[in-house]
Amino acid sequence: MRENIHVIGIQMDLGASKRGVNMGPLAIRYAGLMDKLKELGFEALDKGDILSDVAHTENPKMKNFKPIFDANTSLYHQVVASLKENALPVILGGDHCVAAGSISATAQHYGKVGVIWMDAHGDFNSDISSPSGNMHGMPLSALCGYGPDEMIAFTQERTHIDTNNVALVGGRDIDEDERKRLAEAGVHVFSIHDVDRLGMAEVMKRAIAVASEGTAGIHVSFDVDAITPQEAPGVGTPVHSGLTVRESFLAAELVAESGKLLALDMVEVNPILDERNKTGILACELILAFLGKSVY
Ligand code: Z70
Ligand code: MN
Ligand code: MN
Ligand code: MN
Repeated sequence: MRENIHVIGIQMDLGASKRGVNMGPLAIRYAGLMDKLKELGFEALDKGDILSDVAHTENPKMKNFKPIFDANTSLYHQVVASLKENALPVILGGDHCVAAGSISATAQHYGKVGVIWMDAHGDFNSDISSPSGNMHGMPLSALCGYGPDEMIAFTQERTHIDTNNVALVGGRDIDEDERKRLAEAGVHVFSIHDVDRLGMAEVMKRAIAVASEGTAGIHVSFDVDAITPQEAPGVGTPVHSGLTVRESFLAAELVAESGKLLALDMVEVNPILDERNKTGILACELILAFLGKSVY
């Protein structure tokens, strides 16, 4: 586990249909993230927030592509810089389109990384398969080389993530075409049904094995809508019957225990839809758990 943490916010909500997730980084910071990281003994540096240009759509199949790509380019360079400084980057979203920048950076730096994508959704649409044109439904597909390729065109050569090293955990609202695309690509899907059947400990054991095999380590991308909406109401697309809070913490604690974490995204906290920052506080505490905060 790295001792140096760089917290990087990105005030981005143009990838989602509901506005307001751009305030996620503030909500997580106001829950006390920086002080709590220091209390845990980390050298924690707040790198501030990357801002986004205003909404602007040229192609309705990839809504707001240009401002999303520009902000993601800034994020990509900031995450690469942090990794070069030997820090573990914690990225505060923002909608999930920001994982295009953050995970591309981790992959560029380490060569081969695994991804654990915790989400109610698959985020495995391309511009063609997407029913909405919302870019937060596409980043995992883009990162794995299944398009849209423009979304991750930060450098000349693309570093695609090998789907053999990708685990999706908590999925329960996946589009029909998206499901086929996930299966054809060979993403290891652990749906909410698998969590019920196997238990979170077994699911994470398998997900960590998938993401670790032959890789430098794991980038976890945590969409708070993976958690059930009663516990995480501050999300744009609530999907009933999600992960419990304890399942979420167990997942985080098992990732910490693995010692494989290279970078963490905490995304899709929407303070406008939240109840007294409940979801922001939960996101903050989950970050600490992923970094090794133990309850005992
Ligand atoms: C749908 C789409 C979505 C949230 C991702 C939903 C996408 N599959 N929603 N994250 N919150 O439009 O592609
Ligand atoms: Mn997502
Ligand atoms: Mn989601
Ligand atoms: Mn496989």
